[in-house]
Amino acid sequence: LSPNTKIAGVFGALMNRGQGKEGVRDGPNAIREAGLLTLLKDCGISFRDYGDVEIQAIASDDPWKKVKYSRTVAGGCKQIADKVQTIIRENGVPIMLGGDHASAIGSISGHGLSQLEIHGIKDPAATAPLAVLWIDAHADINTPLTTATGNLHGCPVSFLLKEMSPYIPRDIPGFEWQQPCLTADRIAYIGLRALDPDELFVMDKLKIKYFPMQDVDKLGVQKCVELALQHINPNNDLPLHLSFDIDALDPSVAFSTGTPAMGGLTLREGLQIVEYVRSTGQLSAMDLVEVNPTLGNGYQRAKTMEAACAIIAGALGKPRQAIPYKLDFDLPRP
Ligand code: 6HN
Ligand code: MN
Ligand code: MN
Ligand code: MN
Repeated sequence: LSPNTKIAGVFGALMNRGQGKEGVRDGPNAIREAGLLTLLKDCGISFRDYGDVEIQAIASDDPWKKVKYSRTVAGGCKQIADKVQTIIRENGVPIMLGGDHASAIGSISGHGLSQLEIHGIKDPAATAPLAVLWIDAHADINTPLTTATGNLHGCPVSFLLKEMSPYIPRDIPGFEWQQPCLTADRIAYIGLRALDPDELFVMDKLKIKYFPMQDVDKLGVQKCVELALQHINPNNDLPLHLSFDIDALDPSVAFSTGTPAMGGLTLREGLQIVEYVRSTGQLSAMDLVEVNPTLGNGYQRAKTMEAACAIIAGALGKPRQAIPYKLDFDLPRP
């Protein structure tokens, strides 16, 4: 993100069929109501609000084996991918407000297709020049056959990785449009603490770089993010997709989310991650997902929204000490 030439393109992804708690579709508007756009404006961050991607509910969407709502989720992801491509064509940095994390199949596929377009690569099955940093309590790398819950928000990464494609059934309804765009060395995780056993197996087998919470404790978050980015983007020349699941943060700051997990990142650690990402100058798209304003009490909701706004603003250049002052600012004189 070079702040002089690009603007943040904020949009809501009203995706809620990747898991069972419907209220996550209200996340984007709750984040806006909490003052995200005013905050960006006060910080001098240029943005445009691209509105919401309404997910078209498919009337008969019976499970495919365990997997729930594959047609609705896949169709929604296609709409999201189109939106991301539109924003990037208009020289924007898409900022997707979620919505459940299944939406990242759409945002990252769209980002990948945009990169192919920018580089004039005609083969839609090519690996996109792109690196992904995934901040989450969970690894979201279940496959339609390993998922225990049948919830697609636990599966997006397996759809996105080339190496996982032999394990993704091609007849899962709705996903005909979708192709993996990443290799396993182009994704890294920070914040993990709630993986399913099959997920850990896959990650080790594919040698995916991940920094679970014990690494954050041992190394400090700054080292984790440096090592993660060094691995996925060694020359710092690839555009970066930051996929931030609010449940990476500890429930004491972000309770209003569908699958909270104890022992998470502090808000300060979350901010340190996004500020470092910002400092690389490579942030090219971001997701802030799994905010569910129908969960928790008023205080917990307010804190979660405040945390979501702070994480987004931090990734876009808001310094922590204050909103930036204008150069022509002068103190009022008596
Ligand atoms: N998220 N591993 C669990 C599942 O259902 O597959 C939890 C997934 C959570 C997904 O938070 O984005
Ligand atoms: Mn999660
Ligand atoms: Mn490597
Ligand atoms: Mn997630």
